[in-house]
Amino acid sequence: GRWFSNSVVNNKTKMDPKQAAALNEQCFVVDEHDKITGTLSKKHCHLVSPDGTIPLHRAFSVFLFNKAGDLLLQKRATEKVTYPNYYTNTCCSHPIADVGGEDEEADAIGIRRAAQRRLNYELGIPLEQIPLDKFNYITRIHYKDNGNGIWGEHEIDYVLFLQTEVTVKPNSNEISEISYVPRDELDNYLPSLSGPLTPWFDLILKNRLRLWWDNLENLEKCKDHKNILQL
Ligand code: DMA
Ligand code: MN
Repeated sequence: GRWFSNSVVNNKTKMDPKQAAALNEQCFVVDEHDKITGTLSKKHCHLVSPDGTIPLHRAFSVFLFNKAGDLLLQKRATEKVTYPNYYTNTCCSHPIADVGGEDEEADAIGIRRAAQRRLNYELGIPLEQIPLDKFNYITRIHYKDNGNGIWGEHEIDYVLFLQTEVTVKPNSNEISEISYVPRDELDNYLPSLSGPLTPWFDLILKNRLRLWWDNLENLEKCKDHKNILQL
């Protein structure tokens, strides 16, 4: 019979209803300077056009460390529309227009609100354990990845670090596995994983993660809120 890739099965016949509903969220479309130019559905922000373009939109990537300095990683659930079953950093998503205030730019407060909302939704972390003032906005990264050729990413990604003890109760529609990785085990741990790394996590890993992780106590000197790192 005819062979269908996983993505086509996900896209056309078997999309998870919760993930399908979330495709109606309104993301913020930005220019290359991260100036908001409008809103567009999560669906249309992630569909690769026939000419290979994807609308540039605003996103965030959280890296959460426990008191010992171990990084919380996740494996994306099979139900995810983009990059299912990929390993990645603690939590990623988008600020959305459906929720008030997530476009407020002073001190990246809108991004921090969105990050708090998604850490609660994806990982079940109680809101009081992740107050907005605990998030360290490091810098922004611009990257594009055409994914499986149907669903991809093209983002200005705000990198957020936070170090605190949390209780987690992963949402199985979002996450299939979690683990805390100590800094000195990273290089042995990553090759042992039973799946690929997301492109954004891989880019941050290859370019900046070790440096920033080694400076968990000195994050101020890692911050650059002016330039957007092109990866
Ligand atoms: C989107 O992450 C954000 C980045 C940085 C890739 P995601 O696909 O996990 O978003 P969501 O959880 O909202 O589906
Ligand atoms: Mn995105």
